[in-house]
Amino acid sequence: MPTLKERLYEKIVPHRARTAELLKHHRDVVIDTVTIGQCIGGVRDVKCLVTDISSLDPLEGIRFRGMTIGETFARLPHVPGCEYPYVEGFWYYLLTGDIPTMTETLSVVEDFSMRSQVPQYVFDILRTMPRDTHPMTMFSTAILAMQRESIFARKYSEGMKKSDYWEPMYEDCCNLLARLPAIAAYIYRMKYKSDTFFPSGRYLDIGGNFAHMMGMPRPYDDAARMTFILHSDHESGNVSSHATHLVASALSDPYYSLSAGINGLAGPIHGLANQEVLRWIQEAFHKLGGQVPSEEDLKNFIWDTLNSGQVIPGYGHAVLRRTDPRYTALKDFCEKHLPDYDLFKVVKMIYEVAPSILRAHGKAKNPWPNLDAQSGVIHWYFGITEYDFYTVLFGVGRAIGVLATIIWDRALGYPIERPKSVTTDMLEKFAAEGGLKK
Ligand code: CMX
Repeated sequence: MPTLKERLYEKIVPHRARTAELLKHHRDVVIDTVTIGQCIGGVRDVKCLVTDISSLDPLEGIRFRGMTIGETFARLPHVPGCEYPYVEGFWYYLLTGDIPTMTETLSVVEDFSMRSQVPQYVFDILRTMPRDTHPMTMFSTAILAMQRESIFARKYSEGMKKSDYWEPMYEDCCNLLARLPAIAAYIYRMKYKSDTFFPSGRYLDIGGNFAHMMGMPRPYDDAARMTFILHSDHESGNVSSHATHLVASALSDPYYSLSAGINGLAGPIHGLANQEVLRWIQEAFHKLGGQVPSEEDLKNFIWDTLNSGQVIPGYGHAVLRRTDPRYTALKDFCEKHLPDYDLFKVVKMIYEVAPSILRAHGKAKNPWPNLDAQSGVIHWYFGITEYDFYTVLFGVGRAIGVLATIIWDRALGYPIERPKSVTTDMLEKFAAEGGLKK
């Protein structure tokens, strides 16, 4: 049986030929135009990134290498007795586009288990940080601290050929990914559980081991598998994916690149929105003296938030124009495992009232929820009420997609990213002259 790395290389060779053909014979084919609005407005809808790891349709939502969320959950090998697939099998699938057999999946489980030991100096560094440091700062610092171990950086300094870049990237990315769950669990237990730890369980898959290290009962292992897979990727234009890809394009190694992506994920209108949702709901509870808000209370609270110039966290999206299917997948988990839980009922009530209020407010192009509206309630239900930790969970998942992307970036020899900027004077001149004709 070929290893995952060998199977990946079999895919890389013909894919390189496709990319070379596009650049050689179709370089000047126009696929889009850029407007002044796009130039100032965050480059919305400009097609200038390539990834085969995932694609995002505004109405349908995410597909991972062509499969919907439902197909991904159904078709990848499952941990025996569990509802969700192995994260390791998902990694295999994202890298190759092939659905792995159980044997291939288990070979990745074993490989990751051998790579998963977090060096003690990482824990030592985390312990020197003030305990009120945000967990995302700790997570990013831990990733960056391991940069000294980068095989890519070492091989580059030894004079590696460009066509070989993908290989040490693969090694670094696997090492990094295998260690992230233990780092996340360590941060959680150090910061919030009085420095009590559960050592990594041998022979467990990522989801099972993460639940074990967090000290969470079943079915939190399945919640973890689902969470990591759902958060893995959302095509390449979102801040965390784009930042990771951008930094890696300078041939910075995966430690530098992922740390940058995690820093982007920590923004309150990107990944940090999952903690914001819980903070905001708790604020609503607090305002009502601890009572579960009624529909009328919620409507007033939403309007108060909007009228004070803040966003409704967990709602809206730069690309999506319907309810995020990741929200729906998380909701399905809640319907099955915590249907009568008060907080889940509140989240559902927000879904009933927020879209029409956002429409009446008239600003957000998409009044529907994204995954951040629904993810926190699951962790809260399992007792992880320290909501400033939630974005770390997003980060462990996001690493899967962005690390797969940067391995392929190097395999296909994508160059350093360098868009062109213009001055406001230039834009005003373009505007006065009616713009450039393409
Ligand atoms: N509540 C209130 N106003 C909102 C809004 C919301 N949920 N979503 C968008 N708007 C506002 C924007 O702030 C913007 O206002 P200004 O014109 O004053 O700047 C206006 O509506 C138009 O924005 P848009 O084109 O619809 O959305 P953007 O592409 O600019 O932003 C996003 C997308 C996600 C940043 C935005 O919808 C938002 O801030 N949502 C709340 C935070 C959130 O849930 N983020 C998580 C997204 C998923 C993720 O990345 O994890």
